[in-house]
This record gives sequence, structure tokens and C-alpha cells, in this order.
Amino acid sequence: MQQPQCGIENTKGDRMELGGLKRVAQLRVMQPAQSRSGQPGCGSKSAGGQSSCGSAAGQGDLRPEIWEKVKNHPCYSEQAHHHYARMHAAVAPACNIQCNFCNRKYDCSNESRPGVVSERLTPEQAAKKVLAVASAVPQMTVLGIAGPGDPLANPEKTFKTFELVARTAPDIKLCLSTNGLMLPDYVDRIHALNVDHVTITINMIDPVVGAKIYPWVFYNHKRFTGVEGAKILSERQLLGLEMLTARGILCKVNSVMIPGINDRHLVAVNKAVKSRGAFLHNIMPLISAPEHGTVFGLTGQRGPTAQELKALQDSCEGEMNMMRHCRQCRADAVGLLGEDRSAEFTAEKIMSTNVVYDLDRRQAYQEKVELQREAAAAAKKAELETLAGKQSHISILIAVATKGGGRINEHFGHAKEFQVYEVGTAGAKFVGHRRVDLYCQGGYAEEDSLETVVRAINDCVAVFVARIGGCPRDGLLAAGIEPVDRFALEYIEQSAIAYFREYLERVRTGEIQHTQRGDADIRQGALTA
Ligand code: CLF
Ligand code: SF4
Repeated sequence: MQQPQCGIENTKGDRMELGGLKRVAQLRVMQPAQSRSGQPGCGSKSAGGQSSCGSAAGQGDLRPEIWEKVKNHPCYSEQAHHHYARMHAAVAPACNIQCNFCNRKYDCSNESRPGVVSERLTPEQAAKKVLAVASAVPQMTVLGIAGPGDPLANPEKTFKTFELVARTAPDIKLCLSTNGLMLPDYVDRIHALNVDHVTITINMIDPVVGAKIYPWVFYNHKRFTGVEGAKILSERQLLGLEMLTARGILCKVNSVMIPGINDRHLVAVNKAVKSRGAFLHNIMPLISAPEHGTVFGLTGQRGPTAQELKALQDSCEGEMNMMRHCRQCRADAVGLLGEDRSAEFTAEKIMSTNVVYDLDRRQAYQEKVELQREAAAAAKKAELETLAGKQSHISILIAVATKGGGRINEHFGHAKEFQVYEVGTAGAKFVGHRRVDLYCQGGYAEEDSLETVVRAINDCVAVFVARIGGCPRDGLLAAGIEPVDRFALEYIEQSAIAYFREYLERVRTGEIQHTQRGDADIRQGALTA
């Protein structure tokens, strides 16, 4: 079947078949090819010269054609990640380089976390899975191919999957994540397929640093080691980035922060990728433990602490906006970032199901989502006005238990992660998330896990929850973290600003004293959900 051309509008009732799968859809949301090009990369600047694009940017901060591309992409827009979901298709098992943070038994750690193995699919199985997920999860807007090896080391499987999905579900954005070694060879094919979001993992621009991260790369039928291999990789990554941005494809750069190896160097990487038109920089923590069997895990290479990661992200933010909501998802992840519904969509279940793809239902759902987003933005704006004219050097971190929708709607004991917001007189900003062990396991409190939760949010002054029991409340208070449930089900940012206003008042009246909190842990063990 021929790939639909941009701007094609099929009539309602158009029926397509893929394997045993039927689709009834009204195809009317194709992006015109014109809108894909525009300025290279992001390049949007505010009047002050500050880059105004980035994961936290909203509709008013971006050029309309950029906003169209990012508004419902959960990775490219921090706002969108509260509402929209992505799925990954694990169709690309092979890889062409070796990273010291990777164990090939597991998924690609450039866009994943060690310790979790994804279910491999054929392109046909993957395409059927996309329609099944899109039908069951109407807020799923993006298909990413991110492994479990490197998508461009498996080009036929990767592009075949994109072709099939573009034909059967043209409203779904196509997204690719690669180590970049083969990127220059495939840029034109990526462009022709309307893949308009590409992530390249760039951990260094100096091959001497690269030799400490990559023992070898396999290129042109030959294995290159050490500095020689890292030099080839770096040149190909930067060339690929330039070629993509020249074609108006939005590029995100992922970098793994490895303390003592590339942590300081990532500031230079940030400048290099910004100058080549990258839209967003995602600096992720190294996750490394001996049980992962990686070189770094076995040599005891540590990952960064929460504050080390935040300090590096903050120092790069002046140059370019940073993605801070990455969940280092597995190569077959399904759902909102931070949740994983892949177990509901195994190949076995999908292949025995007859799926009807209802685009109208998806669009109706997404219209409701947009109304919710507008309401949340209006509530935040109104709350922010109450801080107008106030000036203070104080800023605080607040941890939030949420299961999506931009609201405080998760119980403390059910939270698998806490989102962290930094709040000051300028407003509330998402600055990260912390994975934790469930406090409540099968209806019983797991007292030991309270300790890990406290370590994970130790830099926060408060934790917002929908509900919390007496025991964890006392434990948190003893650790100097205030449990707050009075904003249950309210919008996160509006509540954070309201809390901050009260906090300033309590400091002013002497009821509390503001002190800097300590550092916090980033979880290093294998994550399976
Ligand atoms: Fe997937 Fe990556 Fe596309 Fe997103 S994930 S291919 S850009 S759709 Fe997102 Fe997951 Fe982080 Fe990747 S949270 S690991 S950045
Ligand atoms: Fe592993 Fe990904 Fe590196 Fe390949 S690119 S070695 S799959 S981490």
C-alpha cells in the first residue's frame, strides 16, 4: 500500500487492512510537508536573545509550526507529558557500537535503563501493536523506535515499521532515537518518511573523553577502538545533527552524565549541539549497578546525585532549554512517561485480537485533553498573579505524587515516582522526578521503603499527595519534609505557587525558618515498571 501523501484527506469510512487488523478512520490530520521545513532546528529566540524553545515552553513561547510539532509530544514538551503518552516498538535488536554503560542482554541504555529486557517484534507485529495501543490509549500520540539496540543498525526493520504505521495511523507522530553512527546515511530516508522528531545520544565531542565511554565502534565493515573509534562516532553524530536540522527535523540530544568522565565536558557538548540547531538537550543520569553487568557497573562507576544532575542541567539552561522529565524508558514502553503499560500489550495478546482503529474517538478524547490543559494553564496564571510584586531569594523544591493530568491525584503509598517542582517568586517549574519503591505493597505499609523515599526527595521541603497515612506522615515530618494533602486533586503548579506564597508568609512571621535542604539520591537499581 502506498504511503499517504501529506495533506491527503480520506473520506470517513476509509478502510485499511493490516494482517488481521481493520481500521475505520477519517484521515484528516496529516501535516503538510511545508510545515516540516521552516527554520533549521529550533532557533527561536525571545526578544532578549534567550532561547525560548524547550520542553517547558508553552504555546506563546514557540513559533506556531514548532508548537504544532511539540504540543502533544510527551518528550519534547514538559506540559504535554502530563497528558499524552508514547509507545515504543522494539524492532531493532542489533547495535553497531559498544557503550560502557550497556549490557547487550538489556535494552539500549542511551534511551532506556539497564536491567529490563523488551519483547522484540517484527515490523508487522509492531504496526498491529501501534493500532491496538492507539485504540486503547487515545492519548497515545507518538510511536518511538529506540532499540533495544540501535534503530539505524537495523534500518530495514525500523523503516518498514514506520512505513506501515504511516499508512495505517497517520495521526501518530514518528520518532527515532539513535546513537548517530549511521545517521548521515539515512537522513534523507528519515525525512521522506515524515519522521520529524529524532534523538541522537551524544555523550562527548572530544574523542579522548569518548574513548573512556566507547571501547569500539563498527563502521564500514571494520571495528575501530579507542580514540579512533570515538572520533568516527563523534564526527558522524555531529554531521547527522546538522543534516537533520537543515531539513527542519526537530532534534533532541540525549547525554548520559557520567561523573568524573564527561560531567564537566557536557557543557561543551551542550554548546556544540545548540550551535548545530538541536531543539532540546536531555542530560540523563548514568544508572549503573554491578548486577547490570556493564563495564561501568562492574568498575563501580557511580551515577550523579540529584543535585549534581540538577546543577549541570541548570548550568546548561542558559544556553539552551533542557529536558528534565525523561524517564529513561524501556524499548517497548507504553503509556504516559513514568507509567508502563507494556504488559497489557504483549505480542501474544495483540496478534490474537482484531483491532478497530477509531480516529474520531481519539480526536474527541484529545480535544478534551486540550480543554484540561487550558484550564490548568489559566489556574496557574491566576495563582501566579498573587505573587506579583513579591521578591525573595528563597526558592524551594516540592515533590508531587501524580498519576497524570497535571493534578495531585496519587496516594503517597501508591507513588512509584515523585515529580519535583522548583518554586520561587517567578513561578513553579518542573525540574525532575525521583523513582521510589512503593510504600504500600499489597495493602501493607513497607516501612523500609519510607527510608528510600526520604532519600529520594530529601532536597524537598514538602510532598504533595492525594492522601497519606499517619505512619508515613510522621516519618516524613521527622525527616523535615512536610506532607501536604490539602491540595488533593488540584492542579500541581497552581498548588505549588499557593503553597510557596504561604511558605514565604510563614518565614516572614517567624513561624518557620528557611534552610537549604541536603542532596537526594537517584535510584540506581534496575527499574521494571
Ligand atoms: Fe520514545 Fe525517545 Fe521518541 Fe520519546 S522516549 S524515542 S523521544 S517517544 Fe522520552 Fe523515554 Fe526519555 Fe526517550 S522519556 S527515554 S526522551
Ligand atoms: Fe548499548 Fe545502545 Fe550503546 Fe548500542 S548504542 S551499545 S544498544 S547503549
